[in-house]
Amino acid sequence: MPSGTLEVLLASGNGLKSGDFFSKTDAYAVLSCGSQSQKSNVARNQGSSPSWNQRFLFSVEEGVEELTLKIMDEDFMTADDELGCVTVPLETVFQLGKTPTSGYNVVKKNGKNRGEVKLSLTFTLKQRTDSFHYNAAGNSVHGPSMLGQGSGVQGPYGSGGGGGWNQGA
Ligand SMILES: [Ca+2]
Repeated sequence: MPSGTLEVLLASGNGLKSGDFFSKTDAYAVLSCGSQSQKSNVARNQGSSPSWNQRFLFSVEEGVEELTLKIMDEDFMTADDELGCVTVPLETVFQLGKTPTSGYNVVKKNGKNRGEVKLSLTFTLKQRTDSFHYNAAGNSVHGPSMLGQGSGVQGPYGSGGGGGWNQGA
């Protein structure tokens, strides 16, 4: 498996439903990739067809093969309900570099499908000299030239032999 940067554009959902009859569905997603998690905005009062249009960046480590989204309904008086889970295999985006916006099934805890979310993926392979990382702030989607100017973005191994441990002595 490659390592690099995965960009997720979470567009919208439809057909989502909570078991909650008395309040609107206020859906949000918790996206997880490897050891990283990020939370989307809450689509308050948007019911079963929320629209997020939000972008997330993950740095993909070796061995990561899928992105998962837990779709939640925010509730004020009680704990948030889980509407279901979405599993997105990353094999296609690793091969093609990008996938078009498509719908992925939301699977409830009882194993039944209940609605879908629409998202697209872009994957950028890590360059060998690349020592920066994107973080979750998401403002610098346009590449390394906007990052790290004058901030000494050097690899951890130093250059010119000055770095490293002093062994022996
Ligand atoms: Ca709610």
